[in-house]
Amino acid sequence: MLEAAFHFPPDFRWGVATAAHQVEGNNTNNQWWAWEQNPGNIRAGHASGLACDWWQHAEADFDRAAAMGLNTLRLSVEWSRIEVAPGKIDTAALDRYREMLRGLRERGIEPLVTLHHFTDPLWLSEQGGWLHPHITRLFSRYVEQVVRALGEFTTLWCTINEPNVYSVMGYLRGRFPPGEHDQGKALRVLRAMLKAHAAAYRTIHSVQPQAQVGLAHNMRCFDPARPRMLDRAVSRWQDRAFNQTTLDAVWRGKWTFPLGWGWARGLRHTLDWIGLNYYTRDLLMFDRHAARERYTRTLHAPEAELLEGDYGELYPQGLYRALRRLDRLGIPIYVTENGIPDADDALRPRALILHLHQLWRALQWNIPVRGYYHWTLTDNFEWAEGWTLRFGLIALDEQTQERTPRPSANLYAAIARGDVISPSLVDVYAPELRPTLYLEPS
Ligand code: IFM
Repeated sequence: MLEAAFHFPPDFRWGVATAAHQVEGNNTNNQWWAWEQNPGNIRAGHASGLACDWWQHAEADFDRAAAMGLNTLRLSVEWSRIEVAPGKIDTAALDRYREMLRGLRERGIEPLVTLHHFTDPLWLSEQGGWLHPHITRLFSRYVEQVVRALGEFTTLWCTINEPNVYSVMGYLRGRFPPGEHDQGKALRVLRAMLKAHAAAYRTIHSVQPQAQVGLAHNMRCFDPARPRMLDRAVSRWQDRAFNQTTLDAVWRGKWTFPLGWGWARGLRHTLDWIGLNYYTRDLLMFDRHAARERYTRTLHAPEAELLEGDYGELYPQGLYRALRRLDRLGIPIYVTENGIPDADDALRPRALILHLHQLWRALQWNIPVRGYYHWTLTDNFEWAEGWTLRFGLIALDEQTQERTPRPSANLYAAIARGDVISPSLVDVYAPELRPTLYLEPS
């Protein structure tokens, strides 16, 4: 029988991605903790609580990542722990992060450090958060402290995670704090985050000239539900607003619709690499009755496999499409997040193989994808969805902190160790994919 295998480059970075508030536990000094105190804000009245207890015991999960053969791990540092009041730095918190990064290095794992992942110190959100008139300066001041303290252990920095999601969910959809429904504010917040990203880019390079600085951008596929002009128009609008305008600002140095018009001074080429967070796609339909939803209705393809908790379609081709699009930037790309919610691990092994196969396709076109960070290592606090969505390769009982690896953990470990998706792995973990992935010529 013919045997083919999908190989990845030997220096490919295999990792998992996490974020401080979702894993550390007891992050009581940020706006999310305050938001969680109102049970109506989070599904099932959940709260982050002890999360995965990383503030005390991250190293036990680092051991698990190392045992899986991973060579990189994306984590974020928590602004509210580090700068406990305006200008007041908690050096003990920075020491704990130093200890964590040293721990990763000792295990042969390169840290990718995100400086902002959805959470703001309470003192900042009480002063308007990202609408604060001096937010760029405040963010850079904090970033400088972090890079000075942690630069010994990494050169790989992500300034801000998903500015588009932060602004849409917090200021347009009202699902994240501060729970607003104001398009004007959402656009102002996004602009502020992109400006702050550019300033942080410069700050990091001034402290650490050899730094590699990027931004994690959430890209979603938006396709017209029907081949009709108005469905195409709403899909294009959504794509522009959610996917493109961020890239135009931080790469082309232009504010484009709906963020504004004209030069984005100082934002051009403020990326050494771009991070792609990819999860799913939407089919969009024009609906003249849906004025509040910008005349758009979201559907799923009738044949699509749907993810748990209404998270969207399983649509691995979207990863390839997004990578092709990012290739135009001509800089290295990391897939900084990708995964699915799947408590029973019924779909994850197949989804993992299919997404990595799409990444492999991109590599065949010489698209410079340097690494892949699976979201995520252990189940963690999924923001407005609380603990109802389980993204972990490892299941977590958040009451007892007991961890149980899911089959996908072994699959991912085998792929990472061998830099290959082999037919035997497919046979074990997702035999139904054999005919589609390994079509034998007759
Ligand atoms: O858990 C989140 C993460 O914080 C940001 N990107 C999407 C993930 C899954 O929803």
